[in-house]
Amino acid sequence: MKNISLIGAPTDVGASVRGAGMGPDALRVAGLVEALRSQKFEVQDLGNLAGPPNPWAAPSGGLRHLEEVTAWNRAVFDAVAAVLAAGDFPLLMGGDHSVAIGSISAVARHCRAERKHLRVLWFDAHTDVNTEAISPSGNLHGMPVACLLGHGPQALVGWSGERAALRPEDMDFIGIRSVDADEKEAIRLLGLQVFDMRHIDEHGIRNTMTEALHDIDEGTHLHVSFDLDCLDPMDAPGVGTGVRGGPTYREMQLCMEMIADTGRLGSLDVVEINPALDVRNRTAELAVEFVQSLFGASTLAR
Ligand code: 5AB
Ligand code: MN
Ligand code: MN
Ligand code: MN
Repeated sequence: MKNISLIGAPTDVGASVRGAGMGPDALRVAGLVEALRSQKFEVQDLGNLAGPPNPWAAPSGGLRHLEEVTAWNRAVFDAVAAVLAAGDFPLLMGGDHSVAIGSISAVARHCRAERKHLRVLWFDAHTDVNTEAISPSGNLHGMPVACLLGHGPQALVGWSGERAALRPEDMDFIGIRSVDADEKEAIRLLGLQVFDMRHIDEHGIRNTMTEALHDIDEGTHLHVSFDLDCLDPMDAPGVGTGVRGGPTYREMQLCMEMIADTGRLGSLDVVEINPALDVRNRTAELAVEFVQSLFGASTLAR
């Protein structure tokens, strides 16, 4: 059983709603470390990374805070790479979702060296595949997928050692229900596999996850990037860009349990928790429950 290393990336420079920078502490207060220890994992909390403050500036050239997002991601990349090099499991606590650029780039580089097949499951209400040319907001938390596929701003592309950290066929999106007009075209051109809410409504969460997990084998490193706004905002109010009509608590639990059953989870991002908008830390507490399920907790398992 691998040791789990928690890395905090307390920043909201990739968003235009403030507050996601408090996410790591909200997860700590919700008992993330103790919860994983109760499942008999060795857990070390590496504390919070350092990075620039939020300048609260307007976008320039279609991008808000590119320099700051780059600096935070440098720190994330190095921290995740170090945990992987030590043979441990990196659990990145965001922060806004732009931090997945550094996290997944480090994971992709590691997988190439280890000859593992990287598969990414992106749990989100949004597809985050905007670029500076098409983003309606300029917010970089709406662009990590594009960057990882080799299409973002130069400064954030190519960190894994290849222009694209991922190929479109290496990732699946779950829970999607908000895609910007030009993002739809990008999804089509890239050939991305998007299990949107309509797909879940029609096929059920079990069939959807079976499809998403169909090509996992012993050589797979599974990375989960979990944006808490994937959930219905009735359950998870503490997010900056909530969209109604998400998966239910039970549906999300089944997703996590089915991932745990593969035995191939290798790294995890938990992002976009915004304690300033939350109700009594409910969203962080929910996240802790889902992380426990991802690591194999289930109602009847001992
Ligand atoms: B999140 C929007 N598509 O690009 C944009 O929370 C929202 O990481 C992005 O999924 C939401 O600004 C980013 C309108
Ligand atoms: Mn996201
Ligand atoms: Mn989102
Ligand atoms: Mn697929």
